[in-house]
Amino acid sequence: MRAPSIDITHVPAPLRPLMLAMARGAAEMAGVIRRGDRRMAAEMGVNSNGDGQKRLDLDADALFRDALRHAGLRWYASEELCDPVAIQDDGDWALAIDPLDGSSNIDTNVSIGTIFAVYPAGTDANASFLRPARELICGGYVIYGPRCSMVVSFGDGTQIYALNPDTDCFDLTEARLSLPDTSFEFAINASNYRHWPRPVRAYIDDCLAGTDGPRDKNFNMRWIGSLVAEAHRILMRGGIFLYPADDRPGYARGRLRMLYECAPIAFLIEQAGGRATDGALPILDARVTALHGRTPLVFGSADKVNRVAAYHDLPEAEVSALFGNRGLFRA
Ligand code: AFP
Repeated sequence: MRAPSIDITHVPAPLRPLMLAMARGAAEMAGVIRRGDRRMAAEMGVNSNGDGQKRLDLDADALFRDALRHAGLRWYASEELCDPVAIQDDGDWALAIDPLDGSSNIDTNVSIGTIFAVYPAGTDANASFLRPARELICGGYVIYGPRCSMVVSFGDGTQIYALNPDTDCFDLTEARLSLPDTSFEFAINASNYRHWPRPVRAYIDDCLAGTDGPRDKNFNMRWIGSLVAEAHRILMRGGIFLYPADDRPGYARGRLRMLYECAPIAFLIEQAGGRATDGALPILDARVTALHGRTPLVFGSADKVNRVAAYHDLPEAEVSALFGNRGLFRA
C-alpha cells in the first residue's frame, strides 16, 4: 500500500508537511466513503452547536486529527469539537476544519467534502482563530465525488489536485484557476423563500423573471445541499451561491460557519477572481468572532455577487417593488 501524497511543487515549503498530512487524510477518507459502510450515516447525537452528528462526522474528525499529529500544527479546531485542541507545542500553524461537510448526503451517494483553513499559530488557542479572516494563509477543500479532488490556495491563485487512484497521489491539474463569469446559474434553497430578507427575494425574483424581467436572461437553478459540491461547480463553470440569513429560529446569521466553511471557500473564490460576501460586505474583510459563529454567504462570479450587494443598497420601496418599478439594473 503506497503512502498517499501530493505533488508539492506548487506548495510553499513551510506548508509541505501539513499538505502531505492533509493529502494522506483525504485519501484515507476517500477510501472510507468509497467502501460505503452503512453505519457511516448513523445518527450519533448533536455537536456542541446543536448540529446533528453522523458516525462519519466523528470518524472524519478522528481521522484528520490523527493524520495531522506530526504536521507542524500547534492548534486544531473542528466543527465536531467545542474548543480547539493542542497538537504540537512547537507547531507553527492553527488549522480549523469541517471534517465532513454535507453529511446529510452520506447515504445518498452525493458528493461531500472536507473544508479547512490555516492561520499562523499564536500562543493562545482561541486567539489563533478569532482574528481577521483575511489573515488566512491557506484555505481549501477536498471533494469526495466521482473524482476525489483537492482545491487549495496559499494566497497566490487557486490550485486543483486530482487523486490518482493508481498512485494515491494528488496530482496538480490546475495551477491557477480562473472562475468563469459566463454562467446564468444560481444556487439557493428556494424552499426558504418566505424567510429571506427582501433584497434576496428581489434578486431571485428577477432571476426567475428571466427574459421577461430586468435581467433579460433566463436562469437555471441548482441546489445540491453540499457546500463543497456547489463551490466546485461554480469554480468550474461560474454562477452564484446564496445561503442568506433568514427569519427561521436560529438562522439570523444563516446556516454556514464562518471559520471553517465560509472563510476558506471565500479565500478560494477570491483567489480564482470571483467574489464572496455576506450579501453586502466581503467575507474576508470580517473578523472571526466565535469559533462556531455563522455568517450569511454569497459567492461566485464577481458581477453577480456585486449585483446582490447592490440590491442590499436599494431603498426599501424599490427593493419591495415588482421588478418593473426597480430603478436599477434595467437589462
Ligand atoms: P450537513 O453537513 O448537515 O449536511 O449540512 C450541509 C450544509 O452545511 C452545506 O454543505 C449545505 O450547503 C447546506 O448545509 C445545506 O443547507 P440546507 O439543508 O438548509 O439547504
